[in-house]
Amino acid sequence: MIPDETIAAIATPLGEGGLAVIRLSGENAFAIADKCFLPVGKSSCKPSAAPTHTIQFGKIMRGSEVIDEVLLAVFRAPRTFTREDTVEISCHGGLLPAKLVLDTVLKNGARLAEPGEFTKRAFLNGRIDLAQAEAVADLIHSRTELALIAANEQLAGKLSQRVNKLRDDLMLTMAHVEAHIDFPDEDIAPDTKNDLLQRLETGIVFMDELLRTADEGQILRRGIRAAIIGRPNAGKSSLLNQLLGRDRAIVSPIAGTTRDTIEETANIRGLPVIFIDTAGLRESRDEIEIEGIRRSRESLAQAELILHVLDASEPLTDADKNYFTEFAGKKTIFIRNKTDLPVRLELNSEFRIQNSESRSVDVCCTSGQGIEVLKDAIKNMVWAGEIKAEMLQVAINSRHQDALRRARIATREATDALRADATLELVAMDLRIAANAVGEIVGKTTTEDLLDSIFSSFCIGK
Ligand SMILES: Nc1nc2c(ncn2[C@@H]2O[C@H](COP(=O)(O)OP(=O)(O)OP(=O)(O)O)[C@@H](O)[C@H]2O)c(=O)[nH]1
Ligand SMILES: [Mg+2]
Repeated sequence: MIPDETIAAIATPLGEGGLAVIRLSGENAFAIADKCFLPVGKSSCKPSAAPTHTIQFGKIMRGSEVIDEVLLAVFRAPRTFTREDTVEISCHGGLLPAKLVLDTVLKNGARLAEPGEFTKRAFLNGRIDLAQAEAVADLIHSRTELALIAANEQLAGKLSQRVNKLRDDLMLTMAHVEAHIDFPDEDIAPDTKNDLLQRLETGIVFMDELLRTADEGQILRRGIRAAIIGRPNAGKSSLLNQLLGRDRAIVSPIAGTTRDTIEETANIRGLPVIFIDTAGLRESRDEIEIEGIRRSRESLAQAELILHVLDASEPLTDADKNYFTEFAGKKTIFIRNKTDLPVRLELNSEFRIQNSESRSVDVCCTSGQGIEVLKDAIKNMVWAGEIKAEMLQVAINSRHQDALRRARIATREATDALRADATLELVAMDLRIAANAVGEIVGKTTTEDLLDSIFSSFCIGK
C-alpha cells in the first residue's frame, strides 16, 4: 500500500436502492473530485474551494456528458475517518450510476480501494487502534442489539483502555528489571522484588478476567450453532418454525420430510443463534435421505448446543437412546414435544446421568406452548448468568484471546524466573514478550500479515 495514493470505492451495498455513496480518501481527493464535479447553483462550489464538512450540489461529468446529479460532501483532514482529505459522493442508487461515478473518479486518478482500506488508513494514521478497527467490522456484521452494543463499546475504546493499562504495567515492571541489569553487583531488594511480583500477579489476574470473556465475545460475533436433532417425525421442523416465528421448513406427518439441513439465524434473548434443522438420523435406503443424514452429522459436529426433540406421545425408543450416547459430551436441551397428546414418555434418570450439562423443557409445537421457556433455557445454557453491561464492554475476540494467552504464559514465566532468582535478562525478555503480545491487541506491535488478515475480511468501501 502506498499511503499517499488516493483511494475510492462504492461504500454502499451493490444493488438497487435510493442512494449509493462513493467514497474518496487521500491527498488528491479534492483535486480528483474537482475534475469531474460540476457545481450547480449559487451556493455550490468546487470541492477544493469548499469549507470542510459541507455538502455541495452538482453533477458528475464525463467530458461533456452528465453521469448523475449528486450531493458531494467535503471533509478536510485531519477531522475525517481516515484523517485524510475525504469526499463522499451521494448519487442515485442502482448499480449503474454508482459504477459510472466510481469509474469516473478512477479515470481521474484514484485507485480502487482494497477491502477495509479506509479503516486501515484510519488505523495507520492513528485515528483508531486495532481493537477499534475490528469493532468497526463487528458493528457492521452485528446481528443483534447486544452484539451492536458490544461493538460500540469496543469502538469507543473500552477494551483498548484496559489493554493499554495492562501493557503499561508490564512495560514499567520491565523497566525496573532492566534498570537492575545495568548494576549487576546490586541484587533486587526483597521488598522491591515482592512489589514487582505482586504487580505481575495482578496483571495475570487481569488477563484471566479478560480471557473469561472470550466465549461471550465469540457468541456475540459469530452466534451459537444449535442443532435440532431427533428421530423422524418428532417435530424438529415444527420446532424450528416456532423458534423463528415463521413457516420456514416443511412440516408433514411423513417420516423423513426434511432431507437437507436448513440453517436460519434468530435473535434469542439478544443472542444470535443459528438453528440447524436436520434430517432425522435413521437407517435409510433412499440415496437423497442418506446424503441428508450425512450432512446432518456434519453440522452436528460443529454445533455448540444440541436441541434434542422427543415425541412425548410415545415411549422412548432405541433410536432416541442412540442419540443420548452419541451426543453425551455436548450441551443438550431435551425437548418433550407433542405434550398436547397423552404423555407416554418419561424422562427418567437414565440419560440425565449420561449428560451432565443438560436440562429438559416441555413444549407443544402446534400451539407454541413452552417456546418462551425454551428460549430462556437456550440463553441460560450458553451464557452463564445475566448479560452484564461490563461484559459487553470488553468481550474479546479470538485474536485477542490468542494474544492474551501468549502474554499470560510469558508473564507466568517471568514471575517464576524472578522468584527463582534467575538472571534478570531472562525475566526482562519474558516481560518484553508479554508486553508485545498485549500490544498486538491494540496494534502497538503488528506485522503486515496481521493487518492483511484483519482488514481483508472487511467490506469494500469500509
Ligand atoms: N399433536 C402434535 N403434533 C405435532 C406437534 N409438533 C409436530 N407435530 C406433528 O408431527 C408431524 C411431524 O412434524 P415435523 O416437524 O415434520 O417433524 P420432523 O422431526 O421435522 O420430521 P422429519 O423431518 O421427517 O424428520 C407433523 O404432522 C406435525 O404436525 C405437537 O406439538 N403436537
Ligand atoms: Mg423435518
